[in-house]
Amino acid sequence: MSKPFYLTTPIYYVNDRPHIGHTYTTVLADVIARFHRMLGEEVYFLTGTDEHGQKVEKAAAARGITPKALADEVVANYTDLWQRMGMTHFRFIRTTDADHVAQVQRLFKRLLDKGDIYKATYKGLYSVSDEAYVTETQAKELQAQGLAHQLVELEEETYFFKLSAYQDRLLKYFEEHPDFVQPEFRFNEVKRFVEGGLQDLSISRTSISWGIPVPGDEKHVVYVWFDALLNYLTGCPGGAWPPDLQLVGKDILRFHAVYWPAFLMAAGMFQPKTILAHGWWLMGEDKMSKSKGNVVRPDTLLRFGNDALRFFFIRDMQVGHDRGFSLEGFMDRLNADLANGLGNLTSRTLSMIQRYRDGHIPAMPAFRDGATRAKEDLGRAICVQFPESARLNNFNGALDLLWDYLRGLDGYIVEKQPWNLAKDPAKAEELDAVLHLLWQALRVTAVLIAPVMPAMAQDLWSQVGMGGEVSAQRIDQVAWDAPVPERIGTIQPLFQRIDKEKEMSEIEGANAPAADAKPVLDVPELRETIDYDTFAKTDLRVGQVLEAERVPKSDKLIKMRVDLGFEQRTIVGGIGKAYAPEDLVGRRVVVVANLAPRKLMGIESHGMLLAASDNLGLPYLVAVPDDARPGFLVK
Ligand code: ME8
Repeated sequence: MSKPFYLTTPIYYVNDRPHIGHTYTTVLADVIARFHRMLGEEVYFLTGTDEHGQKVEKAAAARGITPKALADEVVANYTDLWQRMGMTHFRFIRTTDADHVAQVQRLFKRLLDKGDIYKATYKGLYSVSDEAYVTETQAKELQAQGLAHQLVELEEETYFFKLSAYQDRLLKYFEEHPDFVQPEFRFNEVKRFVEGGLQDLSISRTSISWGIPVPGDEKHVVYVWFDALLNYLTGCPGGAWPPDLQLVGKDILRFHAVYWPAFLMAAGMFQPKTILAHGWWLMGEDKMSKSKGNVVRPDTLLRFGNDALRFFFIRDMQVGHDRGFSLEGFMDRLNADLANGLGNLTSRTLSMIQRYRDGHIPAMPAFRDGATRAKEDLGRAICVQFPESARLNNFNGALDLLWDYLRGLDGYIVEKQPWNLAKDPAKAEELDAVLHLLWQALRVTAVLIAPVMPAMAQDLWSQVGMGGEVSAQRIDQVAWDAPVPERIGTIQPLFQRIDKEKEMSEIEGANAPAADAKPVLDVPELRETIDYDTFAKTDLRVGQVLEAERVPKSDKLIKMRVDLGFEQRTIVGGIGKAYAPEDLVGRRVVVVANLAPRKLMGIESHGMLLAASDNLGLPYLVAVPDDARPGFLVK
């Protein structure tokens, strides 16, 4: 027997509830899983949650609960959503599961014994928000973005994984396995990254306690990514290794295409066959994320039905590319393709069979005209091309083909005018041909769309009069000329047209601020205590912004001319995502006035504005009353 098809999604962090980005990845995986089941394969589809690390530890502390309690709370949001959406994963893995903890410790120990993991001292910069060591080049990039405040100097003992030793082997592996990463342009990015040189990877922390303890050296916990990636091993049932397909967002491709295969090489294990990196759902130009406050939750869209959401995701996103999301576009797509397109074609076809043939499906007469034959040939071709595209994970292309065909059938109906054929008894055979063709097209469509819209496909399957489960059909063997059952089933609308304006106003009403807000404070730990003299060295002044403009090529930096009473200064601030230049002019601000000047994107900035923020949100400028004059000392 052939190996089961083993498919994974990333495991999601438990510092947020699921949004449509997470939902998209999981839907895509579920569509692929259902497709492979319809190819007659046994499928294991794994998803779950990534629960350790500093972010969770801090978010839990802010709420006054244990990290595990926080994780349990968030996990319930995921498991409940996946259940409501009918996801067909065989296991929901949590990195706090006992078998996973044991797996991570076992592999850590094995690689330590083998010499692939060693202990040493790290000295350098660390980014708290990324939970990662930062190289000098990366530090410069952060500085240029005005984000240097997130960096701390660190000197700590840590365990390193000998990633550098795997550079050549990885490149050779990439060379020999052109399908290892898809799409190809992303694979090229990965190759360039590895060619640029790999440094050993720190895989333990002493500054965090919420994690899996390093076996035999328990003041260290295992770094979240070493822990998280191994979930795919823990969750793999016997006989299913290696993964056939691993879905990831493009943001985490490097971890999956470089670190993960290196860990597996060290462990002497087979590599996943393909890692497929999909793009992002964007809001405007930005990635959807909690910190930007532009998150769309799946429940907002699920009011239109689970299948409708699945269809939209798969139809609208070309795997690998980014795609802008809008609620309007979402509704337009469903109205055009499901209410008007497939829905309309179904009700037209079935009601004609009902009216003209009393619900009996006519057989195809021996004679048919050229137009009908052309549509038959095209239908037969789609039965082959659809599964071929889907095998390459190009479901968007497959649906494109099918919907083009369905649209063509609308034109065919207009051309054949069955309502006129029905009036003329001499044209009975011609009408049979039209009705039979349309019926076959609907039957085939039910099978082909079943992985994407399981419930709607079953509904269509029953409406056309077929018995049993549509998902039990072999999707790669949908014969066009299958035998015809006697009668059609009960006709009912497949998809209700959406009243866009009504829905928009209801959704906007329900989404009024606060509805989505369950603020989690994400702030750095309190810094060390200082005495008054140390504080007094900082010269804080009231300033007033005279001019402000964006720094070209940066969405964060704003260059300002600031009046400090005794002099005017140029100050560059990383507040461009929170403030527009025109809102700044005239505003009173607090300036760190005795900070040594430094260059940001080539502009010398002399001073810094005080702003309040946590690690997630946008900064708020610290305000002083209007009667505090430029030059006043803040103390
Ligand atoms: O990265 N568009 O978890 P995470 C499309 N725990 N997909 C999106 C998206 C968007 N706007 N935003 C998120 C982690 N995603 C780690 C993974 S794996 C061993 C550890 C999807 O909760 C996308 O698949 O941040 C991305 O890879 C994943 O959510 C990140 O989820």
